[in-house]
Amino acid sequence: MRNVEVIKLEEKFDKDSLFDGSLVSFQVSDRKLDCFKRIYSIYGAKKNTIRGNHSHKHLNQFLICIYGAIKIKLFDGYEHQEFTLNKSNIVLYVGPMIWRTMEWIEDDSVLLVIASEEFDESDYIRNYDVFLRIIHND
Ligand code: T46
Repeated sequence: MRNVEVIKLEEKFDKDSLFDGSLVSFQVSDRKLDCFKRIYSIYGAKKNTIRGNHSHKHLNQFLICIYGAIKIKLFDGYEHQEFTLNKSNIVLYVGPMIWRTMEWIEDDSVLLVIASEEFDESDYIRNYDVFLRIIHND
């Protein structure tokens, strides 16, 4: 699907370390992150919560579920795709003109988002019919 990509970050282990766990990093040089202007998180939502139901005209975003599990449903006007984010090393890139819906699979899952622009309500398309009309040039 256009404007959508799954990025798997390399997990860093230190086998000589006394600590358990993994570390992942997503660096500015990896994906032109230097043009990103905003980071936000969505937390405190219960299982079955649905959010999103909109598209953006120009915004580029990277989505990371840093706790729990969240299903992301995407539609580019032609094709549907679904991803379940449940690990901190998976980054989902979602570009402009993709209708997105997020469904909380587990209580209190946390979605971290890195966004290319500051918040701008006029960049949202919140009406599904308007989204379809723009995509199909009606
Ligand atoms: C997206 C998915 C993945 C702000 O004031 N500042 C902000 O930076 C954001 C993101 C939101 N808001 C306000 C706007 C709304 O009144 O917070 C309220 C909820 O925002 P929104 O409807 O965008 O929330 P979600 O969870 O439906 O969508 C969010 C992102 O905003 C959106 O861009 O793609 O997560």
